[in-house]
Amino acid sequence: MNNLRLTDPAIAHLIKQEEGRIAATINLIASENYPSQAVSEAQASCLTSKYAEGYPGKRYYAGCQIVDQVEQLAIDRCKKMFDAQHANVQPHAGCQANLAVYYALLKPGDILMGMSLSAGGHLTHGHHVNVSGSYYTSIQYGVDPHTELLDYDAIEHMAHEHKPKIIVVGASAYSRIIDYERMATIAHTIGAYLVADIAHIAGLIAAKLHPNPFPHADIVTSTTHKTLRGPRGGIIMCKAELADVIDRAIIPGTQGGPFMHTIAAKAVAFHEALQPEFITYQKQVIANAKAMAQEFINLGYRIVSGGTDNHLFVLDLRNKGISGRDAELLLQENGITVSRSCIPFDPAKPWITSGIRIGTPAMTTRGMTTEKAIEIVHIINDLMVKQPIDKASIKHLTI
Ligand code: DSN
Repeated sequence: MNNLRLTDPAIAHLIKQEEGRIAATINLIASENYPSQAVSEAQASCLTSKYAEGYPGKRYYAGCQIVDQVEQLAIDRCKKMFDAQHANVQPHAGCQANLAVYYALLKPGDILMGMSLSAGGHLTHGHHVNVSGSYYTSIQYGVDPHTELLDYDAIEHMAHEHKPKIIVVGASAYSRIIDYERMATIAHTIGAYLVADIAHIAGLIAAKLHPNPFPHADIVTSTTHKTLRGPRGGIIMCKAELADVIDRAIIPGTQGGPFMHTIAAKAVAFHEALQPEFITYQKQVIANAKAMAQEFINLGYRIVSGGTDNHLFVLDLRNKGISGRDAELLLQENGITVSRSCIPFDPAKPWITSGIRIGTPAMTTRGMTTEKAIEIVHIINDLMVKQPIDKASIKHLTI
């Protein structure tokens, strides 16, 4: 940071402050994580300067002989992690990955069916304010009002009624295992493609602790920075017969030059995800989430769908007399970072919400086990029931 301090002390100071904020707080945002130093070094490398439009061996620029090898390593490792026939490691983020898939397979006005944001899905799965819901005709499914689980019979009924060209499955706030085989049967029976967006659970799948959408899904998209613990970025994997159309949808379809420094960092993260320690880490992520959810239940909280199978869960705060937004602010003021979250069929507005989403990838990366996870639940509960907490209890958990 010496050069940065001399050139731009304002930004250097803000980065230092952010380092301090990270060190002094407990991060329970389900979509955040901390990559290794090795990943960060690759990300900060000289590869940022290289233009390499195209793919390994077929570039529109000279001087790509080294970055070709970098990208090929990332592709090979990505395919190995997810048993994929083809991988494109160039998407700048998850939104770009999903957009490219739609661009590859749909024409404007075609029908896209995905899980609604309010039920736990994602903006890019057909929300009306997003390209996915405005350029395409969007049909949205949710969860069963009683079980709060995906209702595959209802999804099948909707698919048969509307005949979408793509069905997207995947979520940002759904804590249960997804039946990809059933979803693929639903999609393929009506001639639709099944796209699985595994952004949140990619690390759990790579560690083989959650079912792999392949060989059922036609296309799988993901980010690389959540449970997968890589740099900010996206990936698309697909069956071999879709490889060309997907590659063309990234470049020249929706992106220009790939971020070669980020692709190198992805390759490093994929290497790490293929090591045995990664499985140990992901087991702890799940154990921490389950322990926290159970402790909240013991303390009288309602968890959406009654528990969790993955790295996150959503707390319904209606019986605690506090909105999701106020809980988010209260916790932030006390050194705990969470994100407000809609609960299924939420009576509150999306800006306010009735719940908070709690995730364990980041705290687990920082070495916390179930004992600490349960301590955190008690700190959160004390705050919710408006008991003053001893800030030292948070400090001892963060240092
Ligand atoms: N923003 C991410 C999340 O928090 O789940 C999804 O893109």
